[in-house]
Amino acid sequence: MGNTAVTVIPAPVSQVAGDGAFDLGRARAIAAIADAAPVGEYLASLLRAAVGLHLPVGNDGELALVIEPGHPDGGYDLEVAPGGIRLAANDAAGLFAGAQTLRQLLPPASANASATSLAIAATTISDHPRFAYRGAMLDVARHFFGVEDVKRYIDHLALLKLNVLHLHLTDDQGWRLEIEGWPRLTEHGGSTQVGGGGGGFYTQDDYRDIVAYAASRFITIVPEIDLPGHTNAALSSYPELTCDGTAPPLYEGIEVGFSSLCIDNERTYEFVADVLGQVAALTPGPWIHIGGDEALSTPETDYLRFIERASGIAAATGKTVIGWHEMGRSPALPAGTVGEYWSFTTPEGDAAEVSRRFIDGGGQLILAPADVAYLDMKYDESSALGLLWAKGPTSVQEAYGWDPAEVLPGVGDAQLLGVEAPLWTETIASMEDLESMAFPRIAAIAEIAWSPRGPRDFAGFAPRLAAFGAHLAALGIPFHRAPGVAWR
Ligand code: TNX
Repeated sequence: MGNTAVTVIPAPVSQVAGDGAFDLGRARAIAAIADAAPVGEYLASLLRAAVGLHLPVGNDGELALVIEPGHPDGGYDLEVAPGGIRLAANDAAGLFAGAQTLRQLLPPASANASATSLAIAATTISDHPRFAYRGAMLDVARHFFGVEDVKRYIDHLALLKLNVLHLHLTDDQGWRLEIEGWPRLTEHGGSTQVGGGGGGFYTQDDYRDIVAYAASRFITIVPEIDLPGHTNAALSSYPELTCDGTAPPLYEGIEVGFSSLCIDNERTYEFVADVLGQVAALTPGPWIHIGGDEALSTPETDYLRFIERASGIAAATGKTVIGWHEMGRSPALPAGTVGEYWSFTTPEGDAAEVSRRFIDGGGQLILAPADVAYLDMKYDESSALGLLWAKGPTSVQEAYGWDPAEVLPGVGDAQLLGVEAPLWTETIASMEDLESMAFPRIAAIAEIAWSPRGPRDFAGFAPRLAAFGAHLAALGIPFHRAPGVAWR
């Protein structure tokens, strides 16, 4: 970074400008064989949609995608020269990341742009990610987003080399995943959302479809079933999960912390085992998230007993357990449990202390500091959408101006699995709302998750963000035209 040749987001490890340009408009084919072929086909379909180029994928071509050893782990090497383009990586995931870089090197254009505008300036890029886990979270519980919306968001994440989508599938306002043997969870518990107007849910086939689509974009789905609080929709569906056997009404407000599973009821643990077992079986990725946040109406000793049992049940599915950092209060987490930190860049209360317990237990942390990484905070006081609780609004400059290794004392890159940008949806009801809250801040978080640690120079980021904005516009993605960036 600070390298004036750098033009893309997230900033590559190194990018050096060369002489001349390659005119993609004169390319006749993409060379991509064996495991590279699917990425070649993906790139071909993007080029068709973005610039109207029809390139066959085969053995030869001016645009070569090559899988071979010797490239940076998780990354790629990209060479654009007047005679052609060579993108090489150890595996298809690396090629896919390189293909995203290539997209941004192209002039933003629409399908009817003339082919003469397809010159790509010569450049040599060598690149690899800082963190293995580069996530976004989408809360589909407060407002439901259907399969097509989620796929669209997955495509947006791919553009920024994010590789995890954490789905917050259950909360007080809605239960969004079909669970066999518990039909009322979705029939009843899935029928509402914040503010009314109906909810929705994913059948198990819908969920499989999302998982498979994400995999085609080298994105892993992390399912979250939030326990033992944030469970009003489940309690309303199955009164046997409450302590007094009375079903609470469905809930369409935005308060938190009022619901809890009944901790001393064996039925609770049959429920947890059934749900987590099915969720794990549907999920090919290595992680299962069990929430554990804001259990404000679960007494502390109950909370600790519950977390011990529920995290054990989750670990028994064979997945690595993830929980929000409050779960670090439990002295009995399965070894290797991952904590997701959502306090501030200056930790408050016991957040730093309980977060460190995950590391002491052989796990790592995902950082999602609410004052910089929460995409549901207002941009400024005048934002129509969003919340303010995380130290007020979050500008793009604030979203960009922090480093994961500087949040928790004694927690550096080795202790960090990665970084995540959550999008809670209390105030976000449509895809347009979602996109304009996520963009452009999610680009800042993606750069923090991928690019090497270094001084974060907003003056260097802003021109790249302006260029990225032109790509977003060409893709039809609405975004917030934040001040301090010379948007085109
Ligand atoms: C806190 S952060 C929550 C969510 C809310 C969010 C709104 C966390 C683990 N829990 O329940 O939706 O604030 O910003």
